[in-house]
Amino acid sequence: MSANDRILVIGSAGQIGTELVTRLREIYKPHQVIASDIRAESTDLSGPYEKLNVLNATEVKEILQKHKITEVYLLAAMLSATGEKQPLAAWDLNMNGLFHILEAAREGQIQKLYWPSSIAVFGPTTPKINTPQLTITEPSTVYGISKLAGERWCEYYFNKYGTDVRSLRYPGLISWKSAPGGGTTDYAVHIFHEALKNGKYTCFLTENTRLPMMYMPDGIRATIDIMQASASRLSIRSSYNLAGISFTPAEIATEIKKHLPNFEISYAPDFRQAIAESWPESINDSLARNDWGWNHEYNLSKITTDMLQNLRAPK
Ligand code: AKB
Repeated sequence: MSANDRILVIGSAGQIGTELVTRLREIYKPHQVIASDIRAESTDLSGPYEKLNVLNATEVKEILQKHKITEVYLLAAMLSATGEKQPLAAWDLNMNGLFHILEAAREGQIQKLYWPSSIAVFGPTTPKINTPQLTITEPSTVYGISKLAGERWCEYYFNKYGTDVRSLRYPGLISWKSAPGGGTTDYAVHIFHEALKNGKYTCFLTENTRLPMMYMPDGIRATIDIMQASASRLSIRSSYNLAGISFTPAEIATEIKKHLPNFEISYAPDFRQAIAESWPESINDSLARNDWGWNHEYNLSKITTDMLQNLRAPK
């Protein structure tokens, strides 16, 4: 990135956006990174902020022009659990938000775009263990359908118009700085808050539901690494499989008990169980590792120690 380049993060108040903005402002200059979200004001005062509704194409264009934006990270989305409650709104946000930015790229307003996909592109017919990059993708959630369609559109814009779009299929992301909203993997964050606050947690998934997960510092590093990678190293322009670790609710509870011996977990599975069961247990991300050098750092024990330490620390 040159001194004249400007980044716009759309959805900056969300679980990923909060940490991504901070990290981008550390790497580049704070004024080069414009945070934006649907909320009127930002709590993060470390750089410029714009209120932006990504569904308003005119507003999007105005902000891109105003700041002479060269790169966009489009994080505004409705996740799997909320998406099942508002299917058409989820489709609208997840697809039309993407189209507004893809079109801005096609028209030459921006040079590069990051758009997150998810393990939700996989479905009940996908091989569950060590799921390959190219495999059956028949998602059964609206979120998954929108992410799969988005991947196809990203690859289409790359092939047809040369749009420099980059994407990762995130597993469940675990973080302490900000909360996730409306996902199926959110239990792996809630459990830490409840363990510290109440000493117990009722999980909305069954004890042996194994899902792919990742600690946020790994997720942020992967996101910035793929954006900084030389285009010639990228063989995938739909979205890369990305993996950290996999665990079950029972396994994370056992790990928490090593720090909080009296912690108790119980199980009351709800509609999110069916979503979780439709997703893979583990992901083969060898293409990301070979193409641009991806490597995760955090295992379950390291995540647990770090989460508890940070959530306990006085704010
Ligand atoms: C969700 O649970 O919906 C998300 C995801 C796996 O994309 N965290």
